[in-house]
Amino acid sequence: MILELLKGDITELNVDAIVNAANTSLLGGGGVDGAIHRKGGKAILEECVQIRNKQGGCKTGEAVITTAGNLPSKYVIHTVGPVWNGDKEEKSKLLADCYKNSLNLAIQNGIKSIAFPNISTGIYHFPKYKAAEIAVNTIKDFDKSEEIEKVIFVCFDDENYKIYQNILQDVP
Ligand code: AR6
Repeated sequence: MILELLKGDITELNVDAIVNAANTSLLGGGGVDGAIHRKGGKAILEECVQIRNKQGGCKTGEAVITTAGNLPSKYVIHTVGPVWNGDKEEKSKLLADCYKNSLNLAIQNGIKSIAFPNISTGIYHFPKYKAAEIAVNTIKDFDKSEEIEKVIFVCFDDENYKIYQNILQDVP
C-alpha cells in the first residue's frame, strides 16, 4: 500500500473512492460534506436517503458507500467522525474505526485507490495532531493493507498539511 499526501480539494480527485466526513443523518452539511454533495449532485443524496430509510443513517465510527454522482471518483464512502468532547479515549477509538471501516468497505467494493480528508478536524474540533497520528497509524496497522494499492491523505488547510508532512516523514 502506497501512502500519499496531497494539499487541496478532495472533490477534484480521480480515485476509486473519496471519503466524506459526514454526520449521522447522512443528509449533508458544511465542510467537506457540503462540498461533496454540492459538486457531486443529487444522485449522492438520493442514495444516502435510501440508506437512511433502510438502516436509519450511519453511526459514529461506521461507514456507508454511495455513487460519486458527478465527481471524478467512482464512489463516495461516507463515514461519521466523533465530535471532540466527553471521553477522549472513546473518541480516539471511534476516529480509528472511521478509517478501518472505510477501508473494509473499500475492499468489499473492489476499491484500490482511496482518498481521506482529515476526518473530525473541522466542525467536530478533534485536535489535528492527534487525529493525524490516529489516521496514519490506523492505516499503517490495517491488517488487509495489501488489498488496497493507494491511500491519499488530502489536507485542505496548511496546518493539517504540515502535521501530515511531519508524521509521514517518520513513517518507514
Ligand atoms: N477537500 C478536502 N478537505 C476539506 C474540504 C475539501 N473540499 N473542505 C473541508 N475540508 P469538516 P468534521 C477539511 O468540518 O470536522 C459537516 O457539517 C477541513 O479543513 O468538513 O468531520 C458534516 O455534515 C477539515 O480538515 O468535517 C458534519 O456535521 C476536514 O476537511 C461535520 O461537518 C474535516 O472538516 C463533520 O465535521
